[in-house]
Amino acid sequence: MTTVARFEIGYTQFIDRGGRASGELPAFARDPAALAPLYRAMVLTRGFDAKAISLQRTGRLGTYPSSLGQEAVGVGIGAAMAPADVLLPSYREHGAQLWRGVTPVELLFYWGGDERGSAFAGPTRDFPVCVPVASHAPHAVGVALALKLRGESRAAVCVLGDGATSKGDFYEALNLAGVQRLPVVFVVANNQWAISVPRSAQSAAETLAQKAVAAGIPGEQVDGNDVVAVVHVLAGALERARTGGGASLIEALTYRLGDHTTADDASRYRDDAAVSGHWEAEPIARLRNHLVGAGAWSKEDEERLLADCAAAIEAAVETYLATPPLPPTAMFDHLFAALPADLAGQRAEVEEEARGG
Ligand SMILES: Cc1ncc(C[n+]2csc(CCOP(=O)(O)OP(=O)(O)O)c2C)c(N)n1
Ligand SMILES: [Mg+2]
Repeated sequence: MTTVARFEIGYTQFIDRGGRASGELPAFARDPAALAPLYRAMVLTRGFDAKAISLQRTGRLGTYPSSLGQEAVGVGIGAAMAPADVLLPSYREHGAQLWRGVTPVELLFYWGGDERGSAFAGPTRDFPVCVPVASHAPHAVGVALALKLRGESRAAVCVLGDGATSKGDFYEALNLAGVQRLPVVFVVANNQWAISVPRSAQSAAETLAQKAVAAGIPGEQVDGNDVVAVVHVLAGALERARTGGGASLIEALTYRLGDHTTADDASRYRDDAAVSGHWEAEPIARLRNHLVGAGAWSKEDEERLLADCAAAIEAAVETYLATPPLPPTAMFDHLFAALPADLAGQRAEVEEEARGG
């Protein structure tokens, strides 16, 4: 037998878990002051998550998926994308959405069950949150095909979880993106868990990045808790996509420090002790240590940032809570141009019930 093909999967990290540069930093990261916006965005995301959970716990928000521990993936994606690119998030990319101009109020509307949460005033071409696992992967391919047919220098970014990579729609999307050389980047936020299913029980593949190989596209791993690495690797893949180089797959290695959602209790299936080790690698303290070590971040900077974030989040919560809800019929009003007959019947029933009929 002769070998007819050989593959390698690379891994990129620039800042180690202690906050030290583990090699030469990419150009954009050499001035530590330039990293402060990434730090601010991650802190805002974490603060938003904490507030959303407390709103849910007090009955003022629906089920909510925190991105605790994964902030560098979301923020890194947001920072690497150009405004004209198109984001197709799953449900844990609040950091990317906030960076791209989705407002905290819109996020609260969405997770509070209000349709206005998907009508972004900012990035109007971005897709709404996708709760069905991997169903947005074929949509991303459709977006990328449209961008290619129009000859536009833009790319789509589809974010999925490790669990999503086991689904058929993920493989189908990857395959078509590969053979048609489409401008799309798939980012797998590998947080090691799909609710209670650990990565070890998810796939026998050594890496999830290598799933790219069968689709004929580049696949690589990045330290998903190192925001500098996420921005750098994603920026490269996006540039390739926008200039005709086709699709790619990036596996961002991170860890879900919180419950799957507010409907979950992770202590029922994983050891708290195992989780605590992962706190040492989390992205926010890592970048703070890096900035402090470079003399680019002070205690006063930190205090001001925390106060600013708390004020922004509080203002959003006030607006959200003060906004009267839409009538229950709103849930029928944004899916179809013309409502199919069976749903029209249901809508009429809901309308009658709301009138007290
Ligand atoms: C098609 C589909 N099947 C099942 C579910 C229920 N579900 C919600 S999240 C989830 C696990 C997803 O894990 P992963 O892709 O790793 O993403 P993570 O939640 O870890 O970010 C499942 C099975 C769903 N939302 N959609
Ligand atoms: Mg997961």
